[in-house]
Parts: sequence; C-alpha cells; structure tokens
Amino acid sequence: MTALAERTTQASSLRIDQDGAYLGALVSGIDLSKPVSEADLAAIQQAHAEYGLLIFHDQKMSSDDLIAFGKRFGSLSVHPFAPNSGVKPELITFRNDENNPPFGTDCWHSDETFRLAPPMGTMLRATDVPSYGGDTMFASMAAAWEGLSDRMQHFISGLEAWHDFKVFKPLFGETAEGRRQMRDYEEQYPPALHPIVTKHPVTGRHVIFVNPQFTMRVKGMDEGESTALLTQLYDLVKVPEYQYRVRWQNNTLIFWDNRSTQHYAVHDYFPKRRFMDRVTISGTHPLPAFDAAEQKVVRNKKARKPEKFFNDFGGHGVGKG
Ligand SMILES: O=C(O)CCC(=O)C(=O)O
Ligand SMILES: [Fe+2]
Repeated sequence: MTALAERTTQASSLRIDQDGAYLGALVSGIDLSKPVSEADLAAIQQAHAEYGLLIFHDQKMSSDDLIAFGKRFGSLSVHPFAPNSGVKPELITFRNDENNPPFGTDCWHSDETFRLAPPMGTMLRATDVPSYGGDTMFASMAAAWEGLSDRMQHFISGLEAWHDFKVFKPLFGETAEGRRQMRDYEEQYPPALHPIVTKHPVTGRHVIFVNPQFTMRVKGMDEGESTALLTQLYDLVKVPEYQYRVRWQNNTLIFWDNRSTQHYAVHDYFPKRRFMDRVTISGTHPLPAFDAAEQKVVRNKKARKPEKFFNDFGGHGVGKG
C-alpha cells in the first residue's frame, strides 16, 4: 500500500498504486457509486496532483454518481462546444459510432485552455467501448519540463502564449448565421494569454503549458520564431518516457490533472461504437513559474529597423499611394 493510501482512515480499503514512471496510478478498493469519505477524498485529491492521472476500473455507477463525484472536487463547468445530454449540461456525452465519427480529440491537448481559467481536471468514464482500440494517450508536461536542458528552460522562462478555440471554429459553418454565432463566441471567449511555463498549484512543479489544439502564438515573437518554438514544445508529448496509455474497459473511470498533462484520444476504432461520459472540474488561472519576460527581451532584433520605419510602416502606411 502506498503512503498516500496509508493516510486514509483505518476503515478505508483505498489503494493507490503508481503505474507509470512519470504519470498514472491505479486506484482500487473504492466504490464510486457510494459516498466517498473525506479521508479517501483527500487521498485521491493528493494522488491526482502527484500522479497526474488516476485510473479506477470496474466502477458501475450512474451519470448522476459521476456528476456527484466530480462535484466533490469543485464546481463543474459546461463545455461551450462539446455534445451534452441537454438535461444535464455539465455532463458531456460522447456517443461515437458509424453514424457519428469522433471529432477534434485526436490531437494532443489539455482541455479548454482557451479559457482564462482552464479546468483543473477532467473525469471520463467508459460506458460502452470496443474490445480493442480507442485508447487514450497521456503525457506528463512536468516530466517534459524537467527533461529540457538548462539552456532551453532558461530560454522559455517568462514567455507567454495566446490560446483560443481555433479547433472548434469549423463547427460554425460558412454561413452568415454561422459567422455571426462564431463572433458571439469570440466575444465570450477572447484569446487567453497563459504562461508557457506554469507552476502547479499543489505540487509546485513546473509544467510546460502549451498544446497544439489551442495555442496560437508566443507573445512577443514573430510568426516564424513562434512556430519553431511551439513545434519543438508540442513535440515533447511524443517522448515515450513521458507517456501513459489508458486501455479502456466498460466502467473504467479516469481522472486527469488538466494542469500538468496533455492527452490524445486514439481514433483507430471507427466505425465501432465508443460511448463515454465526462464531467469537467473548473480551475483557476494558471500560475506563472517565472515573472513574465519584458517585451524588450523578446523583441525581434533580426534587422534593426530605423525608427522611421515604425512611423510609416516601411511605405505601407494607410493612405499612401
Ligand atoms: O475520448 C477520449 O478518450 C478523450 C476525449 C477528450 O479529449 C476529452 O474528453 O477531453
Ligand atoms: Fe480532451
């Protein structure tokens, strides 16, 4: 039994066993359809931050039980673009089969980083999954930070990047009404500026907080620099040592720490059926691990332009013939 589980009450049969080198732990000895004790809850909360991903197998429970368990960790948020059950908007219902191929999740990401305060964690439970295929991959972005050279760590310290909901924009369609709706969402969810290196609020570990699904651009860099740097940081999820792969069974529930991990839903099962329920726990603004770099530190210096350039835009000024 791990030290974490020992911290729970004598009566508890909770077990938490680390299952991956840098993230992932199996949680057993608990029935999530029943109320969870405060002591077990505290142990789960700590393990969630420490291992980044918790896997609970054989959890026969209703969607109301899932909602109730999620609410023990904070308020549940409603996803503006994911399918929900209507009656319970905080419950996302993925119902993928031959008539409804999955959309937008076969891309590495942390959930909803287009929000100023992205979720602290997400719970996903399999209700009907294929006997093989449809795994979910995870990567520890704390391990990714720790694996960088001192030089690279130094280079990205204090940088910030813009995130937005770009991946969902095709959902609006190329009609006047679609464009109008998209503008409404753009008002509601303006681009969010997050530190590239965050500090985990529980563990204090540093985390690389950019992802290809939502991150747009590094603040203060030109497009070429930004793309090169982001591509390099995105590629860190591909390092096998930082990964963990969830193999689903019906009634498996997982709970990931959205502040320190990225995930990717492997789309190799279509046209088979894969049904999942999800709840998302609200989070807070990501904490910077370092003070934001001053703009002049990251200013483009590849060719010093004469001061005049900044006034007349190199001949491209408005109203010039
Ligand atoms: O379907 C999955 O395995 C994960 C989907 C996903 O990205 C999510 O629920 O946040
Ligand atoms: Fe996701």
